[in-house]
Amino acid sequence: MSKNLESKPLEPSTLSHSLWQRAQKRLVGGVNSPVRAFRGVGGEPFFVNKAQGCTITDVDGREYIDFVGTWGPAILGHAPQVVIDAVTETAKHGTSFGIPNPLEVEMAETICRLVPSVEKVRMTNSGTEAVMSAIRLARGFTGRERIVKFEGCYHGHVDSLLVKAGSGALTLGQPDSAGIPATLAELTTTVPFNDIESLKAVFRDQGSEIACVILEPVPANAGLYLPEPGYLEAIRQLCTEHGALLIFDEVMTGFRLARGGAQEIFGITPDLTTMGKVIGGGLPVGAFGGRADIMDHLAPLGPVYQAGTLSGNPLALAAGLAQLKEMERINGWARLESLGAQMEESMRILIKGKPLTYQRIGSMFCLYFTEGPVRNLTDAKKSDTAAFARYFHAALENGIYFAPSQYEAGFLSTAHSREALEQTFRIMIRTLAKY
Ligand code: HOZ
Repeated sequence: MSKNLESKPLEPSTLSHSLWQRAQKRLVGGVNSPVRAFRGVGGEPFFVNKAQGCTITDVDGREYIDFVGTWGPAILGHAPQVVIDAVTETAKHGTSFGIPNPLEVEMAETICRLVPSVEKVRMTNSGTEAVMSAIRLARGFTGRERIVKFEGCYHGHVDSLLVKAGSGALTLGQPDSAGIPATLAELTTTVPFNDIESLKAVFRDQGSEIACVILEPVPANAGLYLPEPGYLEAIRQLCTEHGALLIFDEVMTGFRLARGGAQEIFGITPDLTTMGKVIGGGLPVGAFGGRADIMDHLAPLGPVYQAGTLSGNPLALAAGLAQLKEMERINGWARLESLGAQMEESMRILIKGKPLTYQRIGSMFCLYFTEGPVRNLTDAKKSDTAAFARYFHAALENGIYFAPSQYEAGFLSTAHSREALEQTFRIMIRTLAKY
């Protein structure tokens, strides 16, 4: 934790506080994923055992309006009835078979229908696994070893990609993780986002070695910033010219920004796409897919090995399919855009004349404590993270839960009511008054 962050221990009498004491003895850092430890904002995390719609309830009975949505999957809000019913019904017939099951076929067909660049799919258990496998496939397919990533983009805790990485790694000031062999890290080239000249220079020097370029088309692990007009097109063109595969990491943006993810919005066709979060309906899931001629290099058809005992798990796929069907039935993406626009309109009024920057696309958003523009990691790091921590805690004390790090995006769900957003806005007026 940085020195200038206030330490705010929970009331010693709370259940959350006593769970936190126990957790720190037996879970590393008290958590199973580092950002949750509140190191980016100071103080102690609370424990949650109930969530419904846009609300989470901690073990002491306090309610919060939630803008994290379990880091993206909860696009219909928490515990939507359709998902609960699908999981309950499916579980009655078995929780895992390790044998092909019909839901895998339905999910693969659904993904290919919603994301036209994807002709074939392989399911995994997390976004990290999906990315790890996609990178191996890109290397196996092209016979090349080098990969290119973007500063501040995060693609899960994949060895080759924990280089200048965003998300928790950035929050903790460890963007280059220990434990990654130098020989492997050397094969990863990083470039700043929204700077096509840097990428051109890399292709000039290393073009024939590059297996793939991987990016979050809308980087959302160093806050949230957008690709400038023409940028993604230029990346696509460079990859095509040099025979490198273009991988869109849509674990966060897929099935969220639009039916077909960011690639639908920006009109770009990647060679491979990695997916997760929304397609698992809150259960552990990941997937990658793309051109059939590339995907057919995977075992059992091809020489690139990839496998998983729980891959294609019926519970996860039942949950994900139920969630996707409901999103299509209610046209959830239109509702998310409308809610996002409402929140943005309020925030723009609120931050006018202040050294704050609000960025949004669809149902994803970020408030930076710096004057804009924020268009890459260097800009994002100008944000006053101590000010963010104060804002985070002030919001939390008033029943609003944002991600406990400046470098994570906020998420809306279709369950966020206009009233919940108005309530949030009223609290924001007070919280941001001093900035
Ligand atoms: N790195 C994840 C979000 N970008 C956080 C995952 C978690 O803590 O659950």
